[in-house]
Amino acid sequence: FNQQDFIKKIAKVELHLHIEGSLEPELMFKLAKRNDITLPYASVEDLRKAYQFNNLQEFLDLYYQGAEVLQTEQDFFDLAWAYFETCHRDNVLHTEIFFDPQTHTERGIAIYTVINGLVRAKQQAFTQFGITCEYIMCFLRHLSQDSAIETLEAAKPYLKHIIGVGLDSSEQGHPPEKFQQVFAMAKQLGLQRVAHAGEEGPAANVANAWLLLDVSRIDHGVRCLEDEVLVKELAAAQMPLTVCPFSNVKLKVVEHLSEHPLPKMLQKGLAVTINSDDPAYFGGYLLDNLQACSETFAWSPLQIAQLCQNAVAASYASEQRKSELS
Ligand code: ES4
Ligand code: ZN
Repeated sequence: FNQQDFIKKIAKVELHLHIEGSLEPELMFKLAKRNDITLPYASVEDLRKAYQFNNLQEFLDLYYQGAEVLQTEQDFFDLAWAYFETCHRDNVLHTEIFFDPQTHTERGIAIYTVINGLVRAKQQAFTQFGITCEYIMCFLRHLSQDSAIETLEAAKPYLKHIIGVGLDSSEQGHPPEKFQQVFAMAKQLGLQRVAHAGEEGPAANVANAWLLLDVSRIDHGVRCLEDEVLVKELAAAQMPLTVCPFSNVKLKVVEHLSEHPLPKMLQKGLAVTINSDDPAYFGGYLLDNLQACSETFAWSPLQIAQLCQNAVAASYASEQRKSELS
């Protein structure tokens, strides 16, 4: 029995993936050239060498800089298409993708340029690969709530392409309560809600994202473990947590994969899913995360299958699609 092969072949679902974080250095250079932009790196190798981070902010600085090569609808198509090709290679059959409109609108790129490119790639991924996809529009928490509200207003003509809203970027100093109003508006519009919480910030952010933003998934959530009562409540409610092991290692949330609290989270009965977050920056895609965790934690095939099933259950796919994925 080949466990790595089993993990490759099992049907997988990804619930925590920033499309801007799937921009590989090779594509970044290609788009820079196409758009007449000079990157502050001599080569792909040079750029890769710069991918060493001591915390979330150091990563975000490079991630926003990298996103500047994305200018045209075709650029956004090419970005998403490259990710769908990886999904096809790795048998990721359904994916719920974050995008950060403000990263682009702040640079004068229209929101429809972003959305049109992403939606065209999604349609081609379905017709060519049978991969299904939903888009989740994230608000940047280092910007104001007013800016988030403006973004939601600008997205109104495209809501049929957006399943929900999320909250990402710098967690420190920008707690969930800052975005209560815009999340209430999103709920009124019938959108699903998720938020990054308990990545670098405290367990209170997990509790408040749940309580005040009324989210149906928590992105990361690893620091919920610091509040035992909260852990019991999250487990009882089977609130999905989209955990990103490679991300937590690269951003020094944990020192080494072997010290990751995943085994503890599973033991406590939390509804854990495994995800890649920003695979181009963190050293691997969903399959790589699953394979490394399975080695490190000696997971059985049954445990792997359970984690994949958790992601199916936590997804916003239709009941019909969920049964196909199960
Ligand atoms: C992110 Cl790892 C992470 N955390 C918060 N915001 C993000 N945006 C992209 N990756
Ligand atoms: Zn993330």
